[in-house]
Amino acid sequence: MVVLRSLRVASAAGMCGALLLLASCGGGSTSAPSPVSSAIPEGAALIDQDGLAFSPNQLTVKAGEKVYFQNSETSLHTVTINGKNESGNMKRHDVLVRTFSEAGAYKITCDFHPQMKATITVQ
Ligand SMILES: [Cu+2]
Repeated sequence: MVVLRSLRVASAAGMCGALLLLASCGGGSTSAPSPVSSAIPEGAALIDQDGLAFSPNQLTVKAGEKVYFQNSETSLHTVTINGKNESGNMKRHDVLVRTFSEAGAYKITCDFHPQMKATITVQ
């Protein structure tokens, strides 16, 4: 009995190790669009939600470019694009990634804070 139990613990730990390994080597090839992700590449187009404002509140990107939105404070925010809430409630450190494939001007607002406004221009 005792031996069996310790074996089970050992194999559970082994599974955890394998999962960790998988998670850490997972970068790169698969890029299924996930609405909330925490990895923001260096130099990426980023709009920060902080101080009850979008920062910057004007951003120009090329069509097809990814834009990251990050909530950096404890207030809940949304990323509402042209009137449609695309993010749900974003907590601190939540990140939304959106790819803007069509040229145009996009109005970014927050459902909770009417004063939060930004414009993304896609060229
Ligand atoms: Cu807000």
